[in-house]
Amino acid sequence: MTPPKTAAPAEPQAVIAPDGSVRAGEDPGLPPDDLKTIYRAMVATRLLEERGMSLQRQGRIGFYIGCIGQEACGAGATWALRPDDWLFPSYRMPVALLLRGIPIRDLLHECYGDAKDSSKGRQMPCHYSYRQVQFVSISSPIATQIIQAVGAGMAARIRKEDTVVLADFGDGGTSEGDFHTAMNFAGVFKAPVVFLCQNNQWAISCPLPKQTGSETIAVKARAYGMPGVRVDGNDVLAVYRAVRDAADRARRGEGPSLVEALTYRVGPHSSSDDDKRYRPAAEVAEWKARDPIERFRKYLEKRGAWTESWEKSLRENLAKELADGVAECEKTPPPPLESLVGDVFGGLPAHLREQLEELREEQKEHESGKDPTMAFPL
Ligand SMILES: Cc1ncc(C[n+]2csc(CCOP(=O)(O)OP(=O)(O)O)c2C)c(N)n1
Ligand SMILES: [Mg+2]
Repeated sequence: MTPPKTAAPAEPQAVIAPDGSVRAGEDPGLPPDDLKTIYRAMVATRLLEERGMSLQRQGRIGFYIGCIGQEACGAGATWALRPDDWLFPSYRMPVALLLRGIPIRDLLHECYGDAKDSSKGRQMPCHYSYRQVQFVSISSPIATQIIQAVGAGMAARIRKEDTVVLADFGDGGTSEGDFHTAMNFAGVFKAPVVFLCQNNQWAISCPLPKQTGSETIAVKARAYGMPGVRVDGNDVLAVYRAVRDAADRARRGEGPSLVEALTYRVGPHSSSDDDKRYRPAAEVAEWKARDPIERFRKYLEKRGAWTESWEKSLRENLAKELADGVAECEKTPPPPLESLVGDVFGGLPAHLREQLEELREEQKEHESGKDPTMAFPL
């Protein structure tokens, strides 16, 4: 039997053309100051990602996972939400934190896992968590955050709050049972959730056609009773517009939506990956040429919101911020030993107190140089 013919996948919706122009009536009309704030965060993210990977290669941090090529997805989505809306992110949206005012320095402290890390050195590098900006801790197991986001959305409804929740995940995440559970529940109970799939077409070495037989990710929405839209994920205004519309809908009590942002991870999956082993260089080069930052820059220029001298000083300031941040991290000690046993029990149980004492003794021994072969912590 010959398989039924399927239509070509829907062209992703775009706002900004490759030359930076916008079709009449398509521009969401963000004011120049907003545009510049978004652009700055995207450039900051790019520079952070480049520095993060080199810090890992130099052995100064243990791990790095970057989002080069995907900066428009996180930036457009975050700007489309209210500051009090919740983010349940995957690891490819540090730009959300920069847009919500977390300094680059703080993200570096998290990567170093030092005494100024908001997670007290308990998380993997780049697995950020910032309660003060509604950014829920990134989980290593993929897709777990999708259900959590729906739970948070339902809680907001029950408490009669009008906050919206963004669940951000990758194309690989859609093959997890958690995706189905979350989408089904949200569709039935009209949870105020925006599902954002950053479809970068790879899940480490697994390409999209081996991930799903579905024509697009967006069409999956239909079976769950919610709208699904496919946008160009390298176009920050297209992502902004789609997430804004979905968030407005959720806030009006009309339920969830799925936004598929078609994009590409131009770097390796993480510092532990070598993508040259499983994908052709030509494919990567093709997507590098569709750089979301360059496209947005051209748009800004056409809107009269960009000059070469502004870009130069922006990059100089960011480079300084990064260099100062790294220098500060390298002067910051590791978190205190007490942090190993804190934040769990109201009063420290006897066995943990005992173990902490043992550790303190061991630390003293190493610091006294009795055994110079062993650095502490081990
Ligand atoms: C439940 C689970 N299975 C496998 C892994 C290993 N793993 C980490 S990231 C990843 C790929 C995820 O791909 P995708 O969802 O497309 O996100 P992307 O990394 O492309 O942004 C895998 C398989 C994991 N962390 N958790
Ligand atoms: Mg992926």
